[in-house]
Amino acid sequence: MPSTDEALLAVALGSNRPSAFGDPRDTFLAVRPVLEANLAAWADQPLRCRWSSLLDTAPVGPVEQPRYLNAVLLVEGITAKPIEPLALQLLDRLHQLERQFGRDRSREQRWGPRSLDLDLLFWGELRMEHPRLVLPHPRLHLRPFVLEPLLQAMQSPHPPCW
Ligand code: A4P
Ligand code: MG
Repeated sequence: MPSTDEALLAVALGSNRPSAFGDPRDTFLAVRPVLEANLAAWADQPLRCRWSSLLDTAPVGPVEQPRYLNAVLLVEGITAKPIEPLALQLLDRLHQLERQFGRDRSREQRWGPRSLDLDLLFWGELRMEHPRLVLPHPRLHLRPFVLEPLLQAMQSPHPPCW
């Protein structure tokens, strides 16, 4: 359980096209340690990571696209106070990781296929409406492909076998 001066943070992951690391499952396997290391570097401290399982989900949005793999990562142990500039720094790191895994937003349609999508769902009680980052994620409550793995990660103290 997080202590009172720790704020829980959550990242949603989605993929439905191959990356340089392989199919979406290979992409998830490859990104998992890289994302954990990136978060620890951003927070400048060791963190506790709780993952959901990988969920195979029907696409929401344009129908002519492959099914997705989705997961959620819950991060405990961040002692920094949730503030806007730090959240923006994390968003930059997430975008950089997406690019590293082959994402090219300039060639995508909205809600269309992507090799890796990393969305910041929430960070403690932080509420912000910056042009580049809205927290909590404005569509979090509408997305079964986010809610299901989020609840799973919250309920399970054990790391999943992927
Ligand atoms: N942005 C603002 N707030 C945030 C935030 N909290 N986290 C800005 C991340 N980014 C945030 O996002 C567009 C812009 O939103 C970014 O430049 C960022 O500055 P994006 O990830 O490039 O675009 P997107 O993912 O197409 O948009 P969005 O609104 O995040 O949509 P969703 O909800 O992620 O939908 N179907 C299934 N089954 N599984 C999926 O994962 N994903 C989508 C994308 C559609 N259908 C899906 C899935
Ligand atoms: Mg997104």
